[in-house]
Amino acid sequence: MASIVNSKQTAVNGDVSSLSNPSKKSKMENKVAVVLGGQWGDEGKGKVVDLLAVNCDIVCRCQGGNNAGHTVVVDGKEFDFHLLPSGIINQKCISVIGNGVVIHLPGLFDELKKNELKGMEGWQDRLIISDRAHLVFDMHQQVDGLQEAEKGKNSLGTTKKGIGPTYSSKATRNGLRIGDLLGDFEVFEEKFRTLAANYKRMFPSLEVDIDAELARYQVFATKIKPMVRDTVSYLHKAIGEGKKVLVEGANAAMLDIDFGTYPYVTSSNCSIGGVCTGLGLPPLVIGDVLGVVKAYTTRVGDGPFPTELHDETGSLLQERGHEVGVTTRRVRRCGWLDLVVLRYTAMVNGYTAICLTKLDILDTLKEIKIGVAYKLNGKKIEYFPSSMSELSNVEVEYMTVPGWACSIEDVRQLDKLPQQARHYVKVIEDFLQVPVKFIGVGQNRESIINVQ
Ligand code: 2SA
Ligand code: GDP
Ligand code: MG
Repeated sequence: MASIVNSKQTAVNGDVSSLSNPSKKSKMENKVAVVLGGQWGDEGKGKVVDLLAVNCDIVCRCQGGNNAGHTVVVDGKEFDFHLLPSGIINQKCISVIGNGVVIHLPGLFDELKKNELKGMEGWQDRLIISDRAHLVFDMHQQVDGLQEAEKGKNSLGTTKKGIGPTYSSKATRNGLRIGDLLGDFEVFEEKFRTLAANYKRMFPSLEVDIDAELARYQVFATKIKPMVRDTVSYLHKAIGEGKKVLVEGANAAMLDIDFGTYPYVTSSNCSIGGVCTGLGLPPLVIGDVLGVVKAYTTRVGDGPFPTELHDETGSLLQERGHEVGVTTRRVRRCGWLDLVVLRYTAMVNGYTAICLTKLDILDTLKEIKIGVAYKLNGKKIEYFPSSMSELSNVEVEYMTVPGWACSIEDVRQLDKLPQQARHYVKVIEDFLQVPVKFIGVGQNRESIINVQ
């Protein structure tokens, strides 16, 4: 496993402390760096986190569950992470699953086993789980499917991983937490039976073998125990000692329950606020906020997508970008880069720098369009619509830029990129007024340009 974190993962290309936009640099000494998705997810956050983890001591997940699918490719070997932070393959890093994450324990143990078979060793000493994190049960997943089926043509296209129902249980205060599982099992049993009974009343077709589930969870309790602790005090102590902490956002700002395209969103705060609530960190401790942005746009699941392409360019992006869901294998919808979306998510998240991924996927295009404004009833709008009927009806104003029509896969320096590709990057920087710090040109860990 030592080869997974190898010499290719250099300190230079993974230097977290160099991400800052100098104008936003704060005076506080030890800051937490954050990686967030700037669009509708699958921007390549996993790859970026793996890259930055080389200079970190701790990598944390703060929200979401195993709906997420984060891919890391090392030496041609592909790892996909769902609940585990993508830093877990770095043997120097501690991985923290924070209180804001919802955990399906069978899924977590399957994920650990699958990655162990791929060569991940020693995770037992590197994984810490919050006692405050909520549990996703199989019944939550079943309910997710039943709710989607009930909605019929208005379904959201969830991953059916039980995310919505579990965050609902949390909000209605019927949820069970990791701490409950490790406490008095009779109390856990009583709460579990109440939750199951409530769900059975709401969904009579639900099948729950309560006794079998309880027996299974008794085994999970023993297995999980050594990894569980109060992650809030753990993180505060570590930060106080000068440890470098990196937070890996899951999903993305446009899927945020508050700021995303509601109701076509997930059920957590996938933007910057989720870092504070999902780990117990005060805003002042947050330093660099790296927005991960795909060079075009994709979306998996239902909901409005203003720059979506239903033509051969859309299919080309889908095929060249291998745009298939990591968790569900669903084909992702594809479209042009949408700077209106990015200006909005930059506002919410306060990116100090951007990592532009998958620029290589645009290699074959002669012309590229970029969405730069929305119009409604012929008039430009200055806000991002909260209403889905408005968002479905916006007319996108595009600027057209020349493509570079050659492979950039082997480029490792900004000045070696074709002029048209540099122009594309500059358009993004100028529009958002945020520097692009990294540019992804391929799937592998080393396929990245570190912009000096
Ligand atoms: P959910 O399951 O309740 O969170 O679904 C609600 C919406 O959130 C979307 N969602 C995602 N979008 C992009 N990527 C995600 N992870 C997987 C991946 C997705 C997959 O990495 O490819 O495999 O399909 C993810 N997770 C949730 C979801 O599509 C709904 O629109
Ligand atoms: P995440 O959910 O944001 O971590 O992203 P996913 O892993 O769901 O999807 C991103 C996909 O793009 C993965 O298959 C990555 O390996 C791949 N990827 C990431 N960056 C690049 C890049 O710069 N170029 C190419 N060609 N692929 C990339
Ligand atoms: Mg993904």
